[in-house]
Amino acid sequence: MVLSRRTFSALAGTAALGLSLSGSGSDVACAAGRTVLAPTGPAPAPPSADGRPHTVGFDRYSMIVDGRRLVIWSGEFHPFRLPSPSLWRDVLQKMRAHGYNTVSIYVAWNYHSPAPGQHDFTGVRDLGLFLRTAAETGLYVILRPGPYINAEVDAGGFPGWLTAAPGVARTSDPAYLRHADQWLTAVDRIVSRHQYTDGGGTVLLYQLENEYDNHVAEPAGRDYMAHLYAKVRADGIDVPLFHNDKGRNGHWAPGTFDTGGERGRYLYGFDGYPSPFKTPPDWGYFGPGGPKGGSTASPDTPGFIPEFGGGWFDPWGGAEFGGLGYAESRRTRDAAYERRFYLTNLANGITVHNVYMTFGGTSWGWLPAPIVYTSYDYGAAIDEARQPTDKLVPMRQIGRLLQSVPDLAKLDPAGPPPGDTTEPGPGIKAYHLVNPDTEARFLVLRNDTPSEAVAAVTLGGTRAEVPVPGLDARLLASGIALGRRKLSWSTAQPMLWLAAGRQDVAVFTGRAGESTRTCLEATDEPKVTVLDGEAAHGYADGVLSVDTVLGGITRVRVEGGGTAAPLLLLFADDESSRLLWRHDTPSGPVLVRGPALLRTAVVRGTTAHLTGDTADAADLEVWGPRGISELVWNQGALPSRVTASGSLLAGRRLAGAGRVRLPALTGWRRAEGNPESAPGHDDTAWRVTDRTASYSVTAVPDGQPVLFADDYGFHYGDVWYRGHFADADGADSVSLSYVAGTQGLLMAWLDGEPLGTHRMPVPDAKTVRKGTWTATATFPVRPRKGRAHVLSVLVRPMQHDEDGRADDTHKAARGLTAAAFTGAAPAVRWRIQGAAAPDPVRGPLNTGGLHGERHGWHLPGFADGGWQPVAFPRNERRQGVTWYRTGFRLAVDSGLDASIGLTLTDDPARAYRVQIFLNGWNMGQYINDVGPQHTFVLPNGVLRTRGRNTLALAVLSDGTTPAGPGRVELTLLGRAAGGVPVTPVPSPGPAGA
Ligand code: IPT
Repeated sequence: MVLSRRTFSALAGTAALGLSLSGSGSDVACAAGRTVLAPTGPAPAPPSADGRPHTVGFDRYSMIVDGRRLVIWSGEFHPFRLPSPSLWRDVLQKMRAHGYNTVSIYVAWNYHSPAPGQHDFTGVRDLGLFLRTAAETGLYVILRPGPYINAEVDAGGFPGWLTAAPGVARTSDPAYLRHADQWLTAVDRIVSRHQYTDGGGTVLLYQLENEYDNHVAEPAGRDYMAHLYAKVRADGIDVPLFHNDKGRNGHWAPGTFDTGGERGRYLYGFDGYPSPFKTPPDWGYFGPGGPKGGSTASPDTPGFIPEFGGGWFDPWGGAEFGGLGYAESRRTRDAAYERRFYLTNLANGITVHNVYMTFGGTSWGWLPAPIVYTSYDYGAAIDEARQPTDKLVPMRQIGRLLQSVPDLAKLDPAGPPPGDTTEPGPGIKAYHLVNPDTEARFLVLRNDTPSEAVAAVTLGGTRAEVPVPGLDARLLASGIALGRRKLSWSTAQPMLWLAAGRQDVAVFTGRAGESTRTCLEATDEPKVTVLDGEAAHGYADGVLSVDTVLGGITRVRVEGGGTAAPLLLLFADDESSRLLWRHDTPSGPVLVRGPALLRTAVVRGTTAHLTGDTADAADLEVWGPRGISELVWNQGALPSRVTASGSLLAGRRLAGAGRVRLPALTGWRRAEGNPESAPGHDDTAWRVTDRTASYSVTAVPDGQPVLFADDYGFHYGDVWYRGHFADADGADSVSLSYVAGTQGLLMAWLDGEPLGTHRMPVPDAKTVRKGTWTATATFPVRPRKGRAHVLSVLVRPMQHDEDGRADDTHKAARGLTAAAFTGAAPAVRWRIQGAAAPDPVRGPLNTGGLHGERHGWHLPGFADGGWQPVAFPRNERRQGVTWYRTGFRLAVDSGLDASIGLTLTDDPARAYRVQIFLNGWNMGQYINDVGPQHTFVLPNGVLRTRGRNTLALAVLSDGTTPAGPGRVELTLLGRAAGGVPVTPVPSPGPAGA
């Protein structure tokens, strides 16, 4: 056979350059390594709520669950960023299928708590349902309920009402702890029923606080952490607890604060978001790593990264990614980035690994912190529209490897073997690791240069050249079990093995076009059959070698050679490996080839029942437990036959996904929505701003009443003020000071006439996290003599700051702070109006204080028949709020999972913004002249894919330019035949409608 330029080559006779994977000296190709077998046997079953007691422990190497080592390969997913509980199952099934064994979640206090002491876990906030779904999916859960979470959410997860409460948050201040305890009581009441320790669920680890790095040395901090520890234990949480140190600082390592004398049930973890443009850092687990660096701060606990960057967030304006949005986050943290950084983590002894984010989702409603826009796609491996991306390929390859090769759970650095130098080649960094019990060895080869480099390594005594593409990495193994045989070594990366009936199946992967050599121990010469593709093989000195170039799937069967069970070797390039699905069933593992996704698999009698997705027409081929003779796919039986590979192949291809037709959005109706600006508007029911003191960190300006919205109970969305005054003769300007988030704005009217609009400046990447976002807008005025006047002011506050540094910045004021005139000094009596009582179904973050929101204009069933019919694009210049409504019907075939978005486009010079309501759910904010987001994901469940939907758009325009909307259309973001059953998310209309 013809091998490519990258042909594996023996370098006998040249100077030994490189690292050795097992064995010594000999130049014989495929010399045998030592014969200590790696731990074999079936991989542990995925966890479930089995009602049985389980032990959850750890040592310095890894977690130990029920006495077995477990590498945690976790992805972060926030249930509150996907307000459709049916779709939680979709994302979780995708995670499991792609090799994750754990999901890490934040629980956001603000999402659940509309008022002090009130905690709502119903509907889209049903934490118990999420935990049940995770357990049913077979995933462990890392639970992170704060009380503080950061997470780019409003006030870092603190409820709005806490911004106006006494007590220094994130400290041992009793006024704060009283509230924090109530929250934890409510969360723990649910979580304690879903712990893996008693089989109630699959919660395995529980985080206290979040990246808490101020007050580390102070009693206020230490007592706070000790309090949280004791509180959570008292609530019946008995899984190991941990904290995520903001960096490798050693903060909150075991023994640094009081854990009630308890030892051994608390772990140390640190977060890492290294730049993808720099060399991946070594975390110091295996070395000194700085004074207190990395896991060396905690020598008795495993290497643990509770958050490792899987993408990054983008601020309003899109400065982080040059205006290109999350596609650019995904491009700069692509599959090669994942191999390079995550394999480095494994090579550093990290065995508890969580990627933040794995599904980012949507910061819908008023959930986002001021720095981020609605989409929290993050450039994650599963995109906001629930579509799998290329980033899942390495995640699955590594996740399955960790599952199949338990040796990886206990690694020591092996150092350069005697006689070899440490440098495997220019540009290549090598990590050489050994499992001290099994002597399985691993090499992580990382290329830190942009072009391909070749590592010269000694494998089983043979020197080989192994290509590593630019800015990429690979893992080589030697001495691991492959079912009932033993791998001597391979230049391809092992992905998985399983016992499928009589035969073992092993999969190796790599980049397409790479030449590979794979060597297996065999006491005598085995019979080798190349079933598909091209491969060469040879046998010498007790070792079988198989050479192949990666492309499609090459199939090689090995029989005899001292082992009774045949072994099927599958060599798959990346593209082909994405169609190979392992699923562990109670009857044993199955391996499925063909569909775009395998969701579930069970074997009943002789039938394998499978569910999953296809995009295009696909094969269905199944290796599984002995005796399977029938295939059922998504409830439909398929004819099948046994293949030479020992699999069952469906007699016809699975159908691909059908077409999705999206209607044009027409039939719009319009109404103006700022009656509050009219002089005669009745505000007698509004709240008088009579407070004189505030718990805010913003000082109340001298001579002003407290005008801060939070002090009057208005925490989310827009607020209106009406200031009444007389005696303004001679006034020539009014200055209105306000505080808001980055995209905040203020609009003012005097006696019904627009004074103008002030907007906070668009920040750049550097200022976005630093600004205080206070501003004073000065408008010229000429009030008519002797009359009573009213100043109407609309403030869009754009959410509370996060409190990342634990200095109460979530209590920075929002809304108006002061008003001052020149030319006169009238006394102003202010009234304020904000959001009505929280929507009991959609939650407190759904609506603000616009007139339309207060009167249900955003809701389905609202009677808009009297509104003016209009067509888009609009071209209207006015300062104020304008609402548009329409309805549309969808008729997506059942059995088709269509992911649909709403896309708005217009001339970017036009100054207006749109709040988007779908069936009353606030799906986010579009700012036409800021961006960068144009497409808003409409999650199925909230979106009726078979039935009628209502769209309402609340447009704020400042009158300086004509305003849209321009084009508003439904867009298809993905489709698959399959999906999960979707229960409609309740979307009530106006009371009495
Ligand atoms: C770390 C937080 O723990 C997490 O909540 C989120 O904000 C994440 O970063 C960024 O998306 S904070 C750390 C990067 C300083």
